[in-house]
Amino acid sequence: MKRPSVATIVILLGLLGVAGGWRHLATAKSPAGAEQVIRLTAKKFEYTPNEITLKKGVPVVLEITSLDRDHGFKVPELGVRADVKPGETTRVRIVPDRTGRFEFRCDVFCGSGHEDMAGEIVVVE
Ligand SMILES: [Cu+2]
Repeated sequence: MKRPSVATIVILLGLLGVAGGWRHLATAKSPAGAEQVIRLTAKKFEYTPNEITLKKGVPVVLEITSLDRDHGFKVPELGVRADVKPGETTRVRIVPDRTGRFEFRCDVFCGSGHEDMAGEIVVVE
């Protein structure tokens, strides 16, 4: 097999860097590959915790699991949407690009309290 040229490798690394937000990683306190993980649980009709504070530009991975039935996790303003199922861990990577308060909510109908199943991501400088 032909060996990839140095130029190809540099271009590939560049693309990966853009896609993976390495620039953000470089400014974060934690070393590369050690992104902060925040665990969340979902159940009728609440998330625990229901408020998460993040730092602008610092990537985090949310690990969400359900304690009872299928739920959803949607943060419209951050472009995030995922299914949350019992017995599975849903991983959602977020690199908040601006400060503010962003509501997350369940978007899989789960019963009479579904409309109130929500929380907030607070992004600070
Ligand atoms: Cu629901």
